Amino acid sequence: MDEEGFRRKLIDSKQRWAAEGRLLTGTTAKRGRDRLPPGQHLVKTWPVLDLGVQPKVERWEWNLTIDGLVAKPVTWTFQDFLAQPQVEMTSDIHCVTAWSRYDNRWEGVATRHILSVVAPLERARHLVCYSHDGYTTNLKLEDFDAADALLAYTWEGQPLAREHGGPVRAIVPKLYFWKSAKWLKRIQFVARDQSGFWEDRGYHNEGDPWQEQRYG
Ligand SMILES: Nc1nc2c(c(=O)[nH]1)N[C@H]1C(S)=C(S)[C@@H](COP(=O)(O)O)O[C@H]1N2
Ligand SMILES: [Mo]
Repeated sequence: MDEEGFRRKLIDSKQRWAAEGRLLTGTTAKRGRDRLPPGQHLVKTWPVLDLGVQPKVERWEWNLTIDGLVAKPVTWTFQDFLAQPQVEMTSDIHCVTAWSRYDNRWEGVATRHILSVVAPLERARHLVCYSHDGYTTNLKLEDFDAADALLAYTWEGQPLAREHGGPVRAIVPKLYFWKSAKWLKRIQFVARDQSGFWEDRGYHNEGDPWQEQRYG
């Protein structure tokens, strides 16, 4: 099968899952009490999920634009990114396809630092992440403004691998992993919500794993 055929098939099957409500258990768990959200199982490996295209972006050519409804838009090279205060965070991954992986150690820049640099305007309530493979995903500003969210460039002390979204990807641990954009290139702050790639294809707009917000 050619690349486009593969991509079509992959998107079709995930859209069908969303339409059928596949994997829904109809239960809810409580964040904080239950570490594993409902309907999830633990894995030790780290699966790769994307649209079948893994853009090759080197650190020297990578840059990140943060714009839209902000007082101080920026475009950072990788060097500029490294010049920001660095944090180390450990968090769990919960993918909507029902695997979870505990204790992933990331290094990068906290989203809260980013908010302090670009200073979103009062009207900014949402944002859209854009990636080099054409992927997009939307977040509420308050979900981006989480103490455990970051833009990561290492995993377990190693440069973030290309298949996992290197040089830099978003990590928003409290939401299903499709909300964590790989190969990040732009973050745009907006007043009104704009649904992203999977949100347009049957996934939930918010995606809280503990409320099992798989499909919307
Ligand atoms: N740019 C981009 N980001 C993406 C995706 C994608 O296809 N393109 N897939 C999402 C989905 S559905 C998941 S589950 C995770 C998978 O990340 P991983 O391959 O590192 O496990 O990335 C998310 N971010
Ligand atoms: Mo996913």
